[in-house]
Amino acid sequence: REKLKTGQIPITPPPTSPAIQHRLWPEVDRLVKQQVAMARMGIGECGTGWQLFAEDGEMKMYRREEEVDGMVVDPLKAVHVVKGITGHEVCDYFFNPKYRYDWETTLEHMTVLETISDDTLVFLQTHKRIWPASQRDVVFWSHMRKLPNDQDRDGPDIWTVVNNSTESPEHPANVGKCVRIYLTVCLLCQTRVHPPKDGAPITRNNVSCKITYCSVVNPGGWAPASVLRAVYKREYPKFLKRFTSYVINQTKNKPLMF
Ligand code: 6CM
Repeated sequence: REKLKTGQIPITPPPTSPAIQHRLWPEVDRLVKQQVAMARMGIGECGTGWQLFAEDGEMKMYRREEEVDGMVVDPLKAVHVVKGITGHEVCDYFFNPKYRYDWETTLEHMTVLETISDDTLVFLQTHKRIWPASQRDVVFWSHMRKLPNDQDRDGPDIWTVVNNSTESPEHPANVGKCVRIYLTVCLLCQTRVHPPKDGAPITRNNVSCKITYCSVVNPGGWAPASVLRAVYKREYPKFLKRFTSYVINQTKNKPLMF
């Protein structure tokens, strides 16, 4: 087991996870630890220059303007608190390919290129073209993980999904009509339980989920900065609101999944 300092969350998966045999595993494990540590930081703790660009009820979205070789790669950090759903449910709907067309409005086509294990998949996705830029595609691994809640040992586990670009020799970048984008995304979900005072059983009315969503997308090729920033400003709030409403709708008549 890894050595922990006080207050640190253990994030080493069980040694029996079949994914640890895979060539991508060292990268998956390293990125998940790094992304979770960054997602757990408050906006004040992760450097300067963060601007609040969208707010709606409990949802707050921040971005930091950054460019690499003239291309916009603005990091985004969003926090939201949603009633009636758990972190495990939110991560399951985000990770599981069978739900993706239901909530991902920018998606044109999705293929699972490789199933590394139940919790680790490699995806190829094409996204809808946004005028005047070329259409984009992306190849990324996606990993879902349960993190023990060491700050409240009796509380529900914390769940995360990390997506990170990778290469696929069968699907090389920039050979067809699509420009390859490169992304790192982390969804971190913490369930809060507000137990009924009369000791009644916990229902959906007694839970809420604190969601942190962080992303960095490199558009991979020419895209006008002003259009790209306008697209992000419109699409990210739309995504988080639509996705969380979808999870609420899908789970409302199902038993809670912690
Ligand atoms: O994280 C999100 N979705 C995941 C599952 O699909 C995954 C994939 C993200 C791909 C995001 C691509 C957005 C489209 C970017 C277009 C860029 C270039 C266009 C040029 C315009 C001038 O992580 C939710 C992603 C929500 C995105 C709004």
